[in-house]
Amino acid sequence: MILRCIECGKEYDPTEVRYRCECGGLLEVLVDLDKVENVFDGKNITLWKYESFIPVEKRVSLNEGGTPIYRLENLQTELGMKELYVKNEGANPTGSFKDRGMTVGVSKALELGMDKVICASTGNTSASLAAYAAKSSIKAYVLVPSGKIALGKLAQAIVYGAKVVPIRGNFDDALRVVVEASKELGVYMLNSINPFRLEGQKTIAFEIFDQLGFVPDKVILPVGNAGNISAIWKGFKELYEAGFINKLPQMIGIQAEGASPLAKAWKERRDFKSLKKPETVATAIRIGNPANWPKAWRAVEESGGVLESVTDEEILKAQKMLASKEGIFVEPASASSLAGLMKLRNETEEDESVVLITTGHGLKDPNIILEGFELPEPIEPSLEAFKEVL
Ligand code: AN7
Repeated sequence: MILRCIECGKEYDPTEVRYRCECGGLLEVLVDLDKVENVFDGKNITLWKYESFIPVEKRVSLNEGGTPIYRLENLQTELGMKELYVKNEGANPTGSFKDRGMTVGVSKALELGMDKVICASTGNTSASLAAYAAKSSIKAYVLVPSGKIALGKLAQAIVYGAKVVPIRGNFDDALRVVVEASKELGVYMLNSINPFRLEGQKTIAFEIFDQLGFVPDKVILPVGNAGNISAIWKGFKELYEAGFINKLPQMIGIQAEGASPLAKAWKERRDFKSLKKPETVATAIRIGNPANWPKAWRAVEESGGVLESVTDEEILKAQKMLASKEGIFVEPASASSLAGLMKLRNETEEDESVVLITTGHGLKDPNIILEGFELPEPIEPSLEAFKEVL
């Protein structure tokens, strides 16, 4: 195993604490694919089933992964499709896919002998880091945009015992401070520019293949800091290079319109420019300067995919559809994958197989539902009164 810069190719020793190359490029972990095991038999699925692909020795686990994949029987008919699935990452221990990154990332922190960890977060990363730090008896610091983090996520970070620091600014501002703090204060940084995070998250690809028994034509997911789309693509490529699969899916990344610097650059075929004031109801992906954009861009390009954006209205509509037609309650950011599919429906063949990734649980952000719903006046506790309101 080695760390390598995706820009200049310079290699680094993975026992050194390092997040970027000297040239500024992002780093990736190269795992030895001669040593990986073909365990893809559809059985006993958990993240650590794929341990031969995961480059850490220590293991801090809350039993992450093994999330359900559902066939969307109702929605696929409604959308005129043959094979539509959701992989519901809200079923992870803290309710989001971030747990896959943190089981590996915090394990790496312990291997490096670090006793303090830090992240900037729109919410889910902070909840997850706080839980894995608690399990490891180490200190977690989380910086979050003041007033712009969903209630459930804030409650999680607090109860798991992290030091929660709200900042006047957005996620991008918080990440800047965290990068500086990790250098100056010797605290291990676990945002997704840390390549070990992505080594955990790539297991979403392994599970999709393991659960379905085939590689879908398209994988659609929300994009914020652009780590997850990069990670999942890396997972599929490793399966391919190991000779376990013989096709690759198209990777389709969806951003919220008010926070869509990548989708804009993609559509206009121009260079990526960061956005100063991102805004969207999907607070998880309210990010204007996706730090992993070079990896994500390559994932989409290499896979023949696309980056698209959807409006807040489309996101909330999709959230409601998933819940009311399929019984799957996801947070707004996660619903952008279904919103994106509906927007791109004309570019999808009827017989294509599509997997939507829903990244976080709906209960993390109950306010967004209740704000749009007026509870009726209470009735008298009698059958007559009940019959009147039916
Ligand atoms: C539910 O928690 O960035 O493109 O700080 O919580 O890998 O960043 C959250 C991101 C999608 C985007 N869906 O993933 C954070 C944070 C949900 C999320 C994303 C996030 P990336």
